[in-house]
Amino acid sequence: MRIVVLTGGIGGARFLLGVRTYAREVGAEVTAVVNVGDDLLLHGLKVCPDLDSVMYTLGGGADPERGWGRVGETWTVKAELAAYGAEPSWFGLGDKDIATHLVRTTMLNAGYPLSAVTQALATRWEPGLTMLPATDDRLETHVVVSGRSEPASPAVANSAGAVDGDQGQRAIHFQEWWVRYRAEIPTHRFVFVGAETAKPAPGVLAAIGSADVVLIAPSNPVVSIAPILAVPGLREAVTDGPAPVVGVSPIIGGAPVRGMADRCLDVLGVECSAAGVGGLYGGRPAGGLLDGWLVAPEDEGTLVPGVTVRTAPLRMTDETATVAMVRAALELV
Ligand code: GDP
Ligand code: FO1
Ligand code: CA
Repeated sequence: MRIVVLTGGIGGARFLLGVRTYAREVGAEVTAVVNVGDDLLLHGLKVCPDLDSVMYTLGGGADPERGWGRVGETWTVKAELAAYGAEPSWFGLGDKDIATHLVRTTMLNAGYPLSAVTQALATRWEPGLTMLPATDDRLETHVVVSGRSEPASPAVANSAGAVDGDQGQRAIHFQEWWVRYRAEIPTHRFVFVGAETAKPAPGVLAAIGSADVVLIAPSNPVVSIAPILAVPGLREAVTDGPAPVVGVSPIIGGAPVRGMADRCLDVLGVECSAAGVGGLYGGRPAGGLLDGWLVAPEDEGTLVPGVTVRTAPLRMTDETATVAMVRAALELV
């Protein structure tokens, strides 16, 4: 049995712990197609937050509280950078984490594609499943906001056409929106820079095409799952593929379990609910993604046209709870 999981970072990684355990029990193979929209270059280093959250979490090296970066981390370099006034200071890189970015950046500069780099890093961490970036090409989530007149990032201005004529609309990198501003500034839309020309990473279409089931992790639907599906050909591979597709709601009782998916859904004008996200993904009969949608008992009665909806406890309090979620999702199809 082959399972493909579309996933972001922190929430998806915890879900993957359960998928991996389930797969070991039944002898299934797992491929995680991971979001790269969060990725950014800073201090000359390529940082891939979702790939690293998945790798560290499955490799046993993640800080369990933060969900990102390394457990037992130190911040000496971060302090030194701050002493130099080296910006951005709002995004902290831990000393151990920096080693990952140094190895990744060295390999990328030597011409290795991100998928090969990910595979190389994973030989150390042994995640116990195949990790594929959604694309090896540049695909970055930028956010068009109103506010102070810092220049729009040129990449977005070009790709999104002239950013709206309104005074003061500008594009910032997702991480600046998420970490520096905590999504608390007036926000107009998300732009997946590079999406028009990005190609699925090697192995992604083959994995989806030969999957027995595709799971959409309880990740942030707007800034973790959508950037994956924005890679040309990837959404179609899922909707037109042979495998049934089951999603797991990241929203319970009208609120995200953690993080700011509610702010993201607001930007899209989508209701922050299991029904809202299910409707955003859409039912396969209507050209959407889903055959099945797993929601929490609090959301009993959720209806998504054309989709089989089931309830199951959805809090990943520990791996056992998560394995039960995975089973419930797979029983849906
Ligand atoms: P990120 O890329 O680091 O933001 O992580 P993801 O996008 O993969 O996952 C973030 C989402 O995980 C958030 O929207 C949370 O609501 C969701 N999440 C976190 N913990 C749980 C949980 O225990 N159960 C469910 N159903 N969703 C969760
Ligand atoms: N999140 C923060 O809130 N503050 C940080 O300083 C920060 C640094 C950081 C460094 C490496 C990394 O892989 C992730 C990091 N994150 C930080 C989390 C990151 O913004 C999120 O994991 C995701 O990108 C959100 O989906
Ligand atoms: Ca993410």
